[in-house]
Amino acid sequence: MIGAGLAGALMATLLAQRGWTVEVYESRGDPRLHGFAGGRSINLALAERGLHALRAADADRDVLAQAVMMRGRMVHPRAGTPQLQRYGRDDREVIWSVSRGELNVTLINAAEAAGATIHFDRRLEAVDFPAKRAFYRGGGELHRVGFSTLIGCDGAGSSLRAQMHARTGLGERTEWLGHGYKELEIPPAADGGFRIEPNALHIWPRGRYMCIALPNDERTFTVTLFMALEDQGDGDPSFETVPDAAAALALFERDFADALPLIPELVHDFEANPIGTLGTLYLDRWHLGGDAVLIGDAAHAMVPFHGQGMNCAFEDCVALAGHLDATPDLATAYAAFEAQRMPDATAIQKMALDNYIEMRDLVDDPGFLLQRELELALQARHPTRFIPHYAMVTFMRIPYSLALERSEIQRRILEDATRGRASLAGIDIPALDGAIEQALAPLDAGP
Ligand code: FAD
Ligand code: 8RB
Repeated sequence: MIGAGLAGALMATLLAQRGWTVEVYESRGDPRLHGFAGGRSINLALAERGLHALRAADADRDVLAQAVMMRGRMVHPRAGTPQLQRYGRDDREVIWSVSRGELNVTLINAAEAAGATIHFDRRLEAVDFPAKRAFYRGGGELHRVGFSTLIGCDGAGSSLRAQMHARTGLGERTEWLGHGYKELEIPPAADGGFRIEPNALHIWPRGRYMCIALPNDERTFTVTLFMALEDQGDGDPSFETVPDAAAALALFERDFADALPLIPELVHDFEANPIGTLGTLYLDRWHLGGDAVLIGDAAHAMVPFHGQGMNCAFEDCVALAGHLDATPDLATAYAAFEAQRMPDATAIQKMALDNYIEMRDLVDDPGFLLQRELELALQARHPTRFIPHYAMVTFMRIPYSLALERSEIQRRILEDATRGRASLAGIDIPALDGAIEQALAPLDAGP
């Protein structure tokens, strides 16, 4: 296996548990010895799909012990008080903020406990597929190691993908979003507690740009500013028009006034942290016969706005393990994995792009809020048929492609029923029964 990041460490655990001989090559050092790369505390939102995969590796308890519950989105308007919009019906329908570094260490420990061997400081450089030999750089040397098959978990910039591509084209295509991001930090309050509501994912929606903040268990928040990379000529800020800390301070004074006093090191953070770029990676093929297969970001990197990149990568691990259980022939297993998961990856990639619009622009829009209200009323009336879009993606494990298909039908029903209305009061809800029963077959509602 190439990469002991999130998918690599989980995949290694699942395969070692099944009795495979697993050797993992990771370009970075052992995070248990050196601390996490970069040193910054980066957190991720863990949802049901990822949690279910962690259960399969028996790692869920350790991970949740260090997680912070997020009940909903806390929307910060330009003026006025922030409002919490719950993600689910109650505290069983929540997401969890987890530290990437801690999560990775937990999974590396699980992989080793299951019998996998992880070789740190070993970067894949080249693969000789006909001879089944891989070359890893580390400790100033090039190491040549034979393999029976390679599983690529080496992230969005995958070296294995490049090696596979050189052998047979994979049909690789990246669509850049044109927006980038910058990470900032809210430290703990003077008394050591959280400075703002801990059990929420905070959003400052501003139309075509936004900030978000996720809680860390050490009582800080990681804030991410998302905006266009280049000036669009529309008067909105961009990383081109906000090139330095002084401009960032002015932007926060104008647009994120309630966040500014929470980020005392804004000048330092803005100058020290790089601008990240965002894009969606599409491939026509994920495997090379039985010689190599790609999973996670290496196969289908996506924009972050649904918080599903890791969740999807973890779901890949369980799916691939299942296909390897079903047949001893690797080429057959890899082909079945690709056939199952590619439509789902494409679906969540699309939904992630759509959720940027929702987060940055719609969460404080009255028409959108009315649709959310109607969604909940219809869920109460048709609990197995009408399940809100966010719930299908986040709290269920139905295929992403099915969630997308049903969301599109539901969105049409919601738009038609709320058009020209200001409240639920005038909407004839029973009149929607026929359309719902006809277009949406019952689903098993439990996660
Ligand atoms: P990675 O976790 O990136 O792991 C790749 C590993 O391969 C790394 O350890 C790397 O060092 C190693 N590697 C790379 N090249 C080589 C090589 N040549 N040889 C050997 N090893 C190599 N997803 C969510 O679901 N929810 C979130 O809230 C969320 N938040 C995110 C926040 C940030 C700031 C970022 C950047 C991403 C976020 N994601 C989130 C996405 C998530 O991090 C990824 O989808 C997920 O990590 C993919 O796992 P992976 O194992 O495929 O790749
Ligand atoms: N990658 C998230 C959501 C959906 C929230 C909602 C959104 C930061 C980089 Cl932007 C984002 C979500 O609809 O109310 N759940 O989880 C995580 C998100 O961003 C993460 C922290 C992120 N991912 C490069 C930066």
